[in-house]
Amino acid sequence: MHSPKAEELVERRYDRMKSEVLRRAIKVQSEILQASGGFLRQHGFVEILPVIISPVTDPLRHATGRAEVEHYGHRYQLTRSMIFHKQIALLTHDRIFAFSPNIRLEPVELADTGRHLVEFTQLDLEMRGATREEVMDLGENLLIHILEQVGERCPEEMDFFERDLVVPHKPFERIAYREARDRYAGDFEGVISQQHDEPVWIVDMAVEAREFYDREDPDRPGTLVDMDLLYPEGFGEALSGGEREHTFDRVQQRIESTGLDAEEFELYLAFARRGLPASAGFGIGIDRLTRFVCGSRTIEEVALFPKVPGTLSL
Ligand code: ASN
Repeated sequence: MHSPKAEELVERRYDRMKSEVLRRAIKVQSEILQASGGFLRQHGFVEILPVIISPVTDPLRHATGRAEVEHYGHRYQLTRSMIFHKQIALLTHDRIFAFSPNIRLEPVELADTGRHLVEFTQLDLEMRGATREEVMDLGENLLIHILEQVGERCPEEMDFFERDLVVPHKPFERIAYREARDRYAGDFEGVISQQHDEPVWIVDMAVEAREFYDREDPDRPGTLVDMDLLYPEGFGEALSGGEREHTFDRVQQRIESTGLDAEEFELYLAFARRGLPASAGFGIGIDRLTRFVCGSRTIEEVALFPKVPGTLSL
């Protein structure tokens, strides 16, 4: 006998596993993985393996539940993003990327956004010595390459999803964060995404709007040298990244001014004290990218084992 919860889950998911929608979406996703990994290798990046547990992980700006594992008295957290490991991995190689599973125990209010899963994968990359301009240029070329390659290799899938994928034109439009916030009140990212038919960058976030590791512009205190990319047609946020704080003093100051407990970041700070390279990078969500390419209403529709906040899943 199975528990009612297990029965209910299998009822919801079993037939769906054999559905045409899922079969085609996962094929598209596989092409996205191939296209993005191939592109980055061609551009001198080395793929590293993802980190699943660590004593230190991304604090994020919004509240997520703490996901912890204890092992022989050591407390590890499940990775919320590999940001710190990316910076540290640059001691080994100058350009790195990983398909990094992230666990974010999101509040149940985010269950209906169509964009949030508790477990998702981001293609996370970092470039030693790079500027924001350089990673934005790389991001545009990467997205264009993925869309071109998927268009070429998945014509049947695009027909199936009735998706007329438009390959965007460079350079993508840019809007400064404060201007965006003032011009479109409330969910400005949603409105901007809705009103555009090509991707749009939001640049120069306010210091209080982002995590401490994005670099504050020394010439414009209070403004970060970072960016988000929004998909067009209302699909919302695609990626976020920027230049990084990397010197011990700056990292420590930023942690303190954000009101975080420096002890939580002790290990990362110890690496920063020894010296971390200047860098820039970003992370782009693979599940959201799959949703965008397939033109699906929700991320759940195109994920093989979707973990929607608050709902039991496999
Ligand atoms: N991956 C993002 C970055 O590189 C961080 C995040 O996912 N929160 O900036």
